[in-house]
Amino acid sequence: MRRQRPTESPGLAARAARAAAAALAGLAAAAAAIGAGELVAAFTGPATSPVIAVGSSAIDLTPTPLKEYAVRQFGTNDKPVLLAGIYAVLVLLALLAGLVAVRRPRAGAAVFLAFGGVGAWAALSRSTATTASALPSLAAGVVGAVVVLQLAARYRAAVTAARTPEPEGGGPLAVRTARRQFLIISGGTVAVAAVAGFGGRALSAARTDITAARNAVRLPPPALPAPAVPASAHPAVPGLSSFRTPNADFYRVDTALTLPKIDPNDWALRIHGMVDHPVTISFDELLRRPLEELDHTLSCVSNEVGGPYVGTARWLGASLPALLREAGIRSGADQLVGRSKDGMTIGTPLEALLDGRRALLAVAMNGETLPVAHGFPCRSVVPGLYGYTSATKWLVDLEVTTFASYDPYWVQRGWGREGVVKTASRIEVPAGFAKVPPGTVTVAGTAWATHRGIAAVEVRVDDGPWAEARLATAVSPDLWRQWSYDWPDARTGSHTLQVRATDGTGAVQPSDRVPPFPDGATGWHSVVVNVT
Ligand SMILES: Nc1nc2c(c(=O)[nH]1)N[C@H]1C(S)=C(S)[C@@H](COP(=O)(O)O)O[C@H]1N2
Ligand SMILES: [Mo]
Repeated sequence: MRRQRPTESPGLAARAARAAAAALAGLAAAAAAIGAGELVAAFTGPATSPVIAVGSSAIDLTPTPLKEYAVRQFGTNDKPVLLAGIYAVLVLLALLAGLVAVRRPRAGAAVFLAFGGVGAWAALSRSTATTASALPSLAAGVVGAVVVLQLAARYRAAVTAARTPEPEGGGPLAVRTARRQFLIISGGTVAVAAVAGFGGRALSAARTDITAARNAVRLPPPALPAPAVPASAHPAVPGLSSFRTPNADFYRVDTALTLPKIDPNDWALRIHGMVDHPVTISFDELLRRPLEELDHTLSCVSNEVGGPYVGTARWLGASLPALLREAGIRSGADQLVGRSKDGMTIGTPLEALLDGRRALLAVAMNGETLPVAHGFPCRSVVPGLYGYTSATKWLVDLEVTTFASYDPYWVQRGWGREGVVKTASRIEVPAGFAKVPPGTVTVAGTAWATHRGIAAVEVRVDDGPWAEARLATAVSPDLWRQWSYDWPDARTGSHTLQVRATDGTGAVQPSDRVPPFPDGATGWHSVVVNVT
């Protein structure tokens, strides 16, 4: 005979409490999983942490239009936004896993094992992966599964106690005890997970800390110093960007969710492929080469018209063309592929490297040892090309090859092979939608056509005739050129200012608006100002 249960079905409040408990079980298990992953990743490398590995794979797999959209919407915050998105999805899945687990514990555990599997797959699919890269995610999956099984069992004990009459071991006291146990274990799990997670991150940071090694780098004086930049290169207009961009303000564009931390004492650069004399050089050997200073404006192909992904720095480094000539390039080679510590590949046309222009294996930026975010200990810079075809950060390998036999990272994603910088100009003063008094208004900005140089800049108001702007002193074709223009007799009302530049070859910047993909944006920058 079936025994009558004391309550037919739990009330609404009781059901909500049960759902909350199930969700808590899922969240606690997820926290434990992530904590375990971070702890193990302290030993296998920050890039192998499950969340980072999944995030990096997401970056690599994101279709180009979506990536462009993300860069446009979130700019340099695209990475925090991506990580926040991954955590949000994890929380959601953890809640669901908890709800499943209290009914079907094995299914709940399977969800965590599957999480772990996805993380392990992501970590192993990195080009820099070793077998150990899978360990953090495997640990995360197993810990998550074990914890969710434990918590599901506690949860069920509490439910059973509520259904069992007091004489048979149930009743209010038994229920309270079982619930308390569930809450203590869940809370304890979250606490331990937090310690493991944050502790793992801290341990990882300590283990990969290269601050001291970077500070210990002694930069030799340049064998070939850059000429002084004359004051006349920068019009004294308040609000105009400085001629040289301070390192702290220099734009940063890369796919690295965790910055590669390379101890220069462990660093080596291998030069191989279609060369007569393959060589591997150490950081000391690099510093012993004659170092050259090069003032150069670096820009990103993803920069929109008028956008911020451009900056000028004084780079110090060894001549890249000289090194390539010593290695002896074999005939037929036409591409130099730079590989970074984090697995990025960047392909540069060899023609550009051998046509006489300066190009560096840079070790310093604006008088400071290369910042970690900008490629410490060594990156390439090649005037005239966007960063994605020339400026490999955290460079560890140079392979001389052909375009026919290898597509580097961005080319695999549809971007152009050459990456020649297109002529660009922008109005910086007045700022868009600024209010300015009537009369003469100073307009100023920056233009660049790296390696071709800027020969002219013109400004026009409300589709009127183009007027020549005053060009600041040209320092080098590899640098941007600043300009100013006195807009005479500005009248009250809203006006549109436009700018266009002419490069050193005499080509006028085209008006057609094309987006950055696949080989750089074109179009004239304009700003609307209110004369009041
Ligand atoms: N290792 C690595 N190097 C890289 C990239 C990257 O994603 N990874 N991005 C390139 C791109 S697209 C640009 S525009 C420049 C930006 O250099 P910066 O961050 O120092 O300004 O670095 C280039 N070098
Ligand atoms: Mo870029």
